[in-house]
Amino acid sequence: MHVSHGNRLPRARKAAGTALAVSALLGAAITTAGPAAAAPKAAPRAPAAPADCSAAYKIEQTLDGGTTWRMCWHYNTNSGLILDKISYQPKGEPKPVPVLTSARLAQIHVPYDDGQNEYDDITGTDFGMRLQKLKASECPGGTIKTVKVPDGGNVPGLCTTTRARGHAYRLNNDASTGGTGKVYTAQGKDLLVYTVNKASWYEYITEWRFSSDGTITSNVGATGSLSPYDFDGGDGRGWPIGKGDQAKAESHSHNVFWRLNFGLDGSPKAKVEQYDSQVTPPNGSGSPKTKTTRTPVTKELMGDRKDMRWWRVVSTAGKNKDGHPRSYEIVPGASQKHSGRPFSKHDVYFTQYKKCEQYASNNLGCPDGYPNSVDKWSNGETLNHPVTWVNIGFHHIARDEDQQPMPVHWQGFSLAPRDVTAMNPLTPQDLSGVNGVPRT
Ligand SMILES: [Cu+2]
Repeated sequence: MHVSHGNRLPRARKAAGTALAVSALLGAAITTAGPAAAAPKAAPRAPAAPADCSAAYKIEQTLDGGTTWRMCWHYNTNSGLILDKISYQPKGEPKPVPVLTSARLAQIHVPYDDGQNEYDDITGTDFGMRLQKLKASECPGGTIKTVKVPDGGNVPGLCTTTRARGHAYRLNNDASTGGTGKVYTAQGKDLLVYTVNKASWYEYITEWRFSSDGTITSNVGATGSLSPYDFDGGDGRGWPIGKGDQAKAESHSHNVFWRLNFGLDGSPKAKVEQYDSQVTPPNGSGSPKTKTTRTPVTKELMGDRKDMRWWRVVSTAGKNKDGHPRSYEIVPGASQKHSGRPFSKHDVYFTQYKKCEQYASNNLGCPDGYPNSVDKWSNGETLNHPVTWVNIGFHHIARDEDQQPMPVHWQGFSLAPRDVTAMNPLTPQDLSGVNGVPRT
């Protein structure tokens, strides 16, 4: 469906050509990941998590160091891929640690710089319906699962595989560290889960990575083609990408929103905290000092990034073996925030869970008259079951290289474990006693 802002209907977005190979995604071939693909029996239409998780909807992967990630997935005609019941079990944890109840895209807002077109690529195009069929070469070493797209047939479009991420750690335990001269080093691996959806001429790669060290990362990669109807950018609003000064591709933004419903230690109840550090210049010949303060976020919040500011979602139901409450820190990637709409003005939102609040703008599913964007839901209610919304923007000023196909541009964030385990979950046996003040 097409949804407009205000009275103006955006120009209808039309289908582009065939799927493009996403060769930029391909890394070195690595070991097989995930269970064998099986034809799913049915896919739920509703955004709610499926009650159960049969083999066809399960993703499980053990990585380096013995870390196992487990999750369920389902598919939604708006958001596309939705991951549910995500848990993390590093070596040494007796059972999986529940992390997220659900995680997914919540909008891709695309306003063009001249103010004539403004799209919501999740709820305003057929993004979910246009899941792309993946070629085997796009999922090296992995498994392509078949997705039953409601009203769209069976599409082999969900890749689960693993990918190397380089060093997990390195320590030369030499004399200076009181050690043996042994070098401890390990190469890390990620479980990678992704789909490609088409929204008009663009193709969006929705990628989730689950690392052996407990980090979760999601990125959206925009590729495909520039909109052929937006080559009329005026001065200061476009960039010539054909010969001479013709064909000024109009600049625009991609504001990508994610919705994260944490379920740390199996409980929807969680606390949110904001941290800010203040640097004081030196007095005379001294050195600068820095002081960090913690602000409990007890009411709904629209948060703005700032140097030395960060947020975490803290478990109320579980602690690690050091007695510290488990938490995940939100680590936004590079972002060019677009202040054009109240819902795009902030980098993170924490709202009290409401089932019908599913999309950051042009929300679907709430009763008539219910406010329809995340900024309106962040209105000061007490927060004890927080839903986290992350907004990462990219101002796309086209360049000659964008033809053709357009190189993938990534935008996203990470969730870093903070005190989920008492030590580095990948600590080698030799160093397992080094927790707290080291022996000297
Ligand atoms: Cu773009």
